Amino acid sequence: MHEIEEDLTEKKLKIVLVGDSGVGKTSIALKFCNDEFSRQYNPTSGLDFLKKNLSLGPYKNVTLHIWDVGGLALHGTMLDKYIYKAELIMLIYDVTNSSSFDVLEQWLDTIENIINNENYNENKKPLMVIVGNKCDMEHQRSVKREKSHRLAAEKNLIYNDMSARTGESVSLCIANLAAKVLGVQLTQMDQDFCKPIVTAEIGDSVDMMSVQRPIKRQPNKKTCPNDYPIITTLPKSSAVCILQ
Ligand SMILES: Nc1nc2c(ncn2[C@@H]2O[C@H](COP(=O)(O)OP(=O)(O)OP(=O)(O)O)[C@@H](O)[C@H]2O)c(=O)[nH]1
Ligand SMILES: [Mg+2]
Repeated sequence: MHEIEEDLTEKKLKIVLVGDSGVGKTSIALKFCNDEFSRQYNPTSGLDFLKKNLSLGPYKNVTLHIWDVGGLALHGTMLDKYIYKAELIMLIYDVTNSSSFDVLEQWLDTIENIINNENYNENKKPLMVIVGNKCDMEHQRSVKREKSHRLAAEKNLIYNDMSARTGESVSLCIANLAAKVLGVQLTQMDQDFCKPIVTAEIGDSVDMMSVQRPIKRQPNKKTCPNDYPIITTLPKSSAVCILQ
């Protein structure tokens, strides 16, 4: 295949998920990449990586590299490395937990400071979106829609609700955002492909007690994708996940 043709069909994007601990970043990533959901809460220590290939408009092979950042990274020293060269940053909160929404402004300020200090080229700045997760628990919503929409409007950011548990909006939202970054429109076929079969378990709810009691997870052995140089300079034996 000629280089130009290849360029038209193959792309890769770095998507970073940030937000308070327990808001569902890992759950969104796992739902999107593997179509799985667990009610068990295993806090992410440091960072996890997932990958998914999609067809988006003319780009038939887009690899989305998902960087799933642990909630504690806000107060760590690695956040600038994690968001380095991100094309899309999803700032996630839990619609049933107002403190996870309140802390979003801190995430935003910190990330904006990093981006501005790094002298990012204006047209290379990441697309930033606010995501309200756990919208399957509408009856327990504690952050009013107007409030979240107001913040998004004030900061000039896109806003989306989703549920990692049922899958509602997860794939379509991420695919739409990735398409926006690439400057393309999703075809009807792409959109149909992203529509989830929304699932709900009858008489079953997430064990919120487990959300309060983090279970310490061993750092995993996943390695950083080798095309993001800033992280690959770390010693091989120290997975990024333990660096917080
Ligand atoms: N009801 C409901 N529960 C969810 C949803 N998404 C995640 N959860 C639950 O919320 C808890 C925390 O989810 P995680 O995905 O581990 O949260 P996280 O943001 O990755 O947390 P850290 O890694 O600590 O930053 C788990 O018990 C999940 O099952 C959702 O959409 N709906
Ligand atoms: Mg996590």
